Amino acid sequence: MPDIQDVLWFDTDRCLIGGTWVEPASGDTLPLTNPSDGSELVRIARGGIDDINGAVTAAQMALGGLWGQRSALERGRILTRIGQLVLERVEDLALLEAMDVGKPLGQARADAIALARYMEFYGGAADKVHGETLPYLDGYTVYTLREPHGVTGHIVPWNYPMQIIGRSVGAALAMGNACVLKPAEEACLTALAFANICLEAGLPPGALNVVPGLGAEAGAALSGHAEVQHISFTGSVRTGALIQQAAGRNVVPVTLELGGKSPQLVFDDADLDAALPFLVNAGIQNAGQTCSASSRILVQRGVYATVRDRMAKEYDALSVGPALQDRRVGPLISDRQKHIVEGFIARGMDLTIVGQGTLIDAPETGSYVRPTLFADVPPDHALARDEIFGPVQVIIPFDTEDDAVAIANGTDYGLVASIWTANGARQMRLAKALKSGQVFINNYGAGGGVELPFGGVGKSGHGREKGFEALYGFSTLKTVAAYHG
Ligand code: TXE
Repeated sequence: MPDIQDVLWFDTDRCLIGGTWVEPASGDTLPLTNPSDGSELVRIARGGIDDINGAVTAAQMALGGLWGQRSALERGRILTRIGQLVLERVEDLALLEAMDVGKPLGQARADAIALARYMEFYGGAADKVHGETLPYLDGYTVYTLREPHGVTGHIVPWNYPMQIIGRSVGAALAMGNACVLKPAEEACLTALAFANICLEAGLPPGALNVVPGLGAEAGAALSGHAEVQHISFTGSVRTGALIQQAAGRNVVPVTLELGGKSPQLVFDDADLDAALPFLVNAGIQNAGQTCSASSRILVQRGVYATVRDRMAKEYDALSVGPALQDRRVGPLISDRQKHIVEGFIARGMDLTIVGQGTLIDAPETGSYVRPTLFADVPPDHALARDEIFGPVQVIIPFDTEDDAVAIANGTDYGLVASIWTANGARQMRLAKALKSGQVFINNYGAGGGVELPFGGVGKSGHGREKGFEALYGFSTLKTVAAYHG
């Protein structure tokens, strides 16, 4: 097994401010824990308000200097180069993510490849976003300009650091913003690695600044900073609300991506062989710590017993172990998260458990939870309503299409929903009826393509990341009306 020191090619206890890696003003560091065995991996900087202030100033200088002078084409070329360097480092990035997040190596590798793909996509898109000319009164020429917000803040969680940095920092840089990135205190190695790669690729100093640290310190300082013009946040509803409040005091727009309780609806006429792998995988990928995890499986009575039994069999075959052993499921991010998830499983003790995975070579000091499948769960039970953020799924029976829609729409969230049915008219009806930012028909997630806009409704948040839509979110529209008689 590789040691973290064999993989690291940079210092981990620094902040990147204005192109230079510096110690945090406090001089303090925080431990990063390996969730697979509970050991301390390395120490990271405990950035705070002074470091955030320095990072915002550096970003402003970049906008007034080298970065601000880059054309859209030049920005795109730099992003493309970053993507190429990420691809060259896929294995190192995957190892860092696996050790830091506890994510099975194969899943971490897919995230590193996705990061490269985001850079490639936004590199190519940078010079393809433009304004319009508008027909107006005689004597006027009216047109719109797409301009960067200025300094953008990016507060990132620990579950998919590379993908979330790719989609938000990539889109923000493409539009010419200068970024201040606050990675999660639980997992920030790939954020630091990515920033190193950006410098190597020729990103001008200050265009991307990174301040690791605690949410209540560095995160709060960033979201409340008066000179930040846009905040992008992925994380919990509670923290999202705090960030929106803090940004609101400065009238700063926010994009919030806050997780969900995403259902899959399986009808009697569904192709079960096609559906089965998605039903389970969407619940246990990254140990269920996925904003778009499908934690509710709604099944029509005619196929209920079959789906339940087949899912249960898959659960019983799930292996759980250290990230570098690349089993189906790894540990959770932390003991704290493990206790939250175990608390939910305990609340389901009045319910029926029909399948559970098995721990293999899983050290007692790691943050492991056995994937657990509950059946016959009432739609108003806490396990069917609350985001669990662990490898736990509930199966809920339904009779009619209307019942299915009512149950699916019966939570505060609305991120992803999927429909498994051969009936084309029903597919179209439900695509409209479901309260969700994304609806998938006879698939789940559509392979996660970077081209597809992504975001939620209700408590799942607002604003859209990914695809071209993100480029509109990371820019502002100026209307120019010239009177020339
Ligand atoms: O999230 P937080 P946590 C959900 C999931 C999980 C729960 C708690 O249900 O069980 O949230 O996880 C920064 N001002 N999701 O506590 O607090 C923090 O440092 C500014 C869903 O880890 O939202 C980190 O960088 N920033 C999810 C980031 O916010 C603050 C992903 C996320 O942390 C802050 C993760 C503050 N006051 C958790 N407090 C998803 N949607 O994918 C914290 N932060």
